[in-house]
This record gives sequence, C-alpha cells and structure tokens, in this order.
Amino acid sequence: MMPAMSPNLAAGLYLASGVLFILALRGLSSPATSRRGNYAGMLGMAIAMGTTLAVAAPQLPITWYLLGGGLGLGGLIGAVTARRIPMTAMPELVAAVHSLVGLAAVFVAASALYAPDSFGIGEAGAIHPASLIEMSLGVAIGAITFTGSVIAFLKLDGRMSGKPIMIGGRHLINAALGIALVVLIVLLVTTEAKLVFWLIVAASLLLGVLLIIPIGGADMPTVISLLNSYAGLSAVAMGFVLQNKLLIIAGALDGSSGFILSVIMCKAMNRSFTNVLFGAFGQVQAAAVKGEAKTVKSATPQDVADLLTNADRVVIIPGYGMAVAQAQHKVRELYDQLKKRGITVKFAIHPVAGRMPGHMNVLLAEADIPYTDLVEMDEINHDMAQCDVALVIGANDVVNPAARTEKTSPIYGMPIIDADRARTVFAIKRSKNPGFAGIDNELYFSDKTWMLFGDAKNVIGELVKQLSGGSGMH
Ligand code: TAP
Repeated sequence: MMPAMSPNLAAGLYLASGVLFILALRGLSSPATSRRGNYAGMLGMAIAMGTTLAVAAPQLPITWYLLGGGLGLGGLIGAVTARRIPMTAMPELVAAVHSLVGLAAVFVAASALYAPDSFGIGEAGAIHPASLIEMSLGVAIGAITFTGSVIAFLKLDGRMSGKPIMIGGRHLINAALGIALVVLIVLLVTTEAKLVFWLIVAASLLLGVLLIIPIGGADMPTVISLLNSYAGLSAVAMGFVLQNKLLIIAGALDGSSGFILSVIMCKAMNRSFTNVLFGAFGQVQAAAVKGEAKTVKSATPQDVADLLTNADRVVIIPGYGMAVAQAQHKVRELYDQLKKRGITVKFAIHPVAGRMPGHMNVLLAEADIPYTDLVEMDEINHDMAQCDVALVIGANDVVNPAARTEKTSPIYGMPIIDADRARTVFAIKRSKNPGFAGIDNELYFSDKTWMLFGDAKNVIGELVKQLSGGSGMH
C-alpha cells in the first residue's frame, strides 16, 4: 500500500494543474499558440490524475495494477479513436466524450449516495444536506448531458435523421419534467430515499432526449458546445460532492468556455439561443430547397488557371467542402503557385465555415499556410471590392448574399464573406446542391461567377497542374 500524499503537496499540485488548464485555454485562443496550449492541458491533466490517485491510494481497496490497467486501456482507446477520427467528424467525437462525462457524474453520485462515508459526506441515512443538493444537481445535469449528447451524436453521425423531431405538447412535457425534477430533488434532500435518486436519473435521462430531438442537425454543433457547458457544470457539482477543488476549477472552465463558445457560434449565425434551442431550424430548410431551375456558367481548370495568373489579388474562401475533400494540401500548392507569381493571396475565414469553430484554421494550419495570410471575415470584407478573384472552395452558406438581402431566408442576418463584391468569382463544388442551411445561393447564378464542378481536391489538383505547366500545354 502506498503512503498518503501530504495534503499541502496535493493542494499545490492541484493548483499547478488549474493554472495549466487556464494556460491551455489561453493558448487555444490563437493558432500560433494552440499547440502549446494543448501540451499545457495534457500536462495539467497528467498531474491532476497522478495527484488524485496518489491522494486516494491508501484508501483504495484496489491495486495499482487495476488502476494502471484502466488508465492504459482508456488511454489506448482514446488515442486510437483520436487518430482514426476524421477532422469533419470532430463534433461527433466531442458529443461522444461529453456523454461519458455525464455518465461519470451519474456513477459518482450513485456511489456517493450508497457509500457516503467513503466520500466523507456523512453516514448512510445522515448525509449532509448540502452534499445531497450538490449530488442531485450533478446527477440531473449529468443524466441530461448523457442522453442529450447521445442524441446529438446519433444526429450528427446520420444514424438518426438530422431533421427536428417534433412531439406535440413538448414544451408542456418538458416543463412538467422540469417541475417534477425540482420536487424530486427536494424529496431526495429531505428523505435520502434511493428510489427518489433513481427517479431523478430517469426523469433527467428522458429530459435530455426530449430537449435535443426537436433540434435540427444544422444546430447540433452549437448544441454540442452547450452540452459541453452542461458537462462542465455536472463536474463542478461532483467536485463539491467529492470535495475536489481541481474538479470544481476544471468543471467551471469547461462550463464557461462551452457557454461562451455557444454564444459566439450563435452570433456568427445571427441566431439567438432560444432560436437554436426551440426554433427547429432544420424544418425551414426543406421548404426553402425548392426553387426554379436556374442556370449557372461553368469553367474548366484551364480557363480558371489563365484568369488566376492575370489577377493581382486573390481571396480564397474555404468552407465545409474543402474539409470533406481534404483539399488543404492541394490548396497550399495552389497558394505557392500564385505567390510565386507575385499575386497577393489571402484566405477569408468565416467563424462558422465548416462544422466546428476554427475548422478552417486547423485545416489550413495543417497544410502550413502562414497564419498571417488568414484574415477574419470583418477585416477581409473591407477589401473584397478590390479583390480580382474570389475563389470559393466548398463554401456555400457563408458566402450566400441572401443573408444580406432576403428577409425570408433562414440565414437572413447571418454575417457572410462578401465574395459577390469581388470582380470575378470562381466556385468549386460538386453539384448545384445547397449547403448546410439547404437553400439556394444566388452567388452561383451571378454574371460574375463561374463554377468549377468537381471534388475540391481533384479540381485544385488540376488547377495546380495547369499552373505548374504539368498539363503538357506549354
Ligand atoms: P456549407 O454551407 O455546408 O456548404 C458546403 C458546400 O461544400 C456544399 O454546398 C457542397 O456542395 C460542397 N462540398 C461538399 N463536399 C465537397 C467536395 N468533396 N468537394 C467540393 N465541394 C464539396 O458550408 P459552409 O459555407 O462552410 O457553411 C457552414 C455551414 O455550417 C453554415 O450554415 C453554418 O451556420 C453551419 N454550421 C457551422 C458550424 C461551425 S461551428 N462551423 C456550427 C453549426 C452550423 P456540393 O454538394 O455540390 O459539392
């Protein structure tokens, strides 16, 4: 059996972990420092886990082999999953991980209820009321997070329809469940009855499902960020039950950053929180898809390559399609070819391009495109009128002028990158299909736009071939 770690040393190490977590969040706020931020987070987590195990070791009736085995197996599953998961499926992975945080909160709360003396929160039948309140809040939020995240995962993964599922009277049912939860929590605190605890779990699990199924797949990334915040709150509650200050700090950081991120995403889509949570955005899309068949002009990579070489200023606007095609490395080659010719090339970054915050930044950084050429939406929009060519790569909603002009459009009011203000627009996509919001894009039918139909990676590969003289034309 291991000797116990001194409480002062443990407190110091927890403090160090807390500081490292804060540094991690700070580092993640810029692409230039995000790698360092990640390392700080990993180190903080390693110290936190090591300290927790060392503090608990003397009381644990399990051997280090068992703990090591659990950590090793969990770590292996985590590492393999993280390596395998494509960047486009990152929101699904985050949803899956949050569901586990919620489930862990339920298990910890159940353990604390059944063996309170092991947690130092009183005796069976005489648990401190404050601990019972913390426990019931933690279990309720945890169970809501669990089923909510599972539904979000299934919707994003396509195993469940992304369309909003509307149950009649759902607001009433949710309100009734909410009231029932408050009553049950009061009952648990006053009676400590185990049945009441499991009723709280059941009601919360059901509420998690009912809250998320009416939300359309389009809003899932925002919802996942909100669930991230819930997972943080359940960790805070569990931190109070376990009297673990670091869990409180980490949960609070998680809870607040998830919430701030959801607010930023809502702003970037010009949606309110209530609209995301109760607006059933996906429903509007179906009606909006139908439109008369309009014609577009298409161009060949050869035409476009010629026009690109005559440009002085090119703005590349990447979107979800670049991520799907994994075209970032080809985009880098195109960037190199254009730069070689003295052309000014900038990347216009829309805050919700792709399917997760920072999606485009991550992909372009992966291809070693200098951060200095990545320009945020507000800044680049000032220069769009002076831009010779806007090259749209698999972006759709984020360049849809309907957001500025059409009051009835579901994306009306969403800030966009003003590609339509450039002198010429080339847009790479596979078909005339709409983007995420399911609506037509006037940009593609404009006189100044030429479409390059095809997979982004192939089309840009062709463009690079033309520009590097590899086509045999020269
Ligand atoms: P989208 O509007 O989804 O459009 C992407 C376009 O890429 C599609 O029109 C698709 O057209 C094309 N595409 C797909 N695969 C391709 C491939 N292999 N090669 C070439 N093109 C391909 O993307 P966006 O402009 O980036 O906008 C993002 C949307 O997601 C917004 O509506 C935003 O509100 C929403 N959203 C984003 C987030 C975050 S945090 N990023 C969160 C929630 C919601 P084809 O099928 O014709 O190829």
